[in-house]
Amino acid sequence: MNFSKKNHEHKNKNVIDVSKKVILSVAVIATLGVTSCNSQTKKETKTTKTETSKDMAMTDLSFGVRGNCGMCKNTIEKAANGVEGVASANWDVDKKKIDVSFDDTKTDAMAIHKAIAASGYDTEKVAGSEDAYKNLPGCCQYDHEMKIDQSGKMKSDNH
Ligand SMILES: [Cu+2]
Repeated sequence: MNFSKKNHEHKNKNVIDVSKKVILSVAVIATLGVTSCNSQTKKETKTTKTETSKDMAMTDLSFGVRGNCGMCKNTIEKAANGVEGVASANWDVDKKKIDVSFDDTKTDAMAIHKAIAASGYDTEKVAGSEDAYKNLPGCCQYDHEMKIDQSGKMKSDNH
């Protein structure tokens, strides 16, 4: 009697240990997944470059760029900022639109469109590189049919 009861308890304890481990690893995986997709959404680094370059003639430009999230924002802005002469770039995740400020003696609008497209994102004028798109994180693989530049002026297209 006693013996079999003890055995039973022991078995139960094992089951609990295993399920604890399962719950723990599921929790860890879930946490990792969430951080990799969302951690960069909160990082809104403000560019202050424009203030230091008041002497230069800066051209301001806005155009539509497709994308999903904060990680897209980082990639798009990094691509735009990588173009020589670009002073600031700010992509709006809701409007699917980027505001760029650049020195037009060093670069032009098309070079910025192309740089963003090379990083995998569609702009109004240039389709995003398919290879770069395939290498984007799953949450960043935006819909190519997504309405571009949702700042309001294209609403009439629905009629
Ligand atoms: Cu994204």
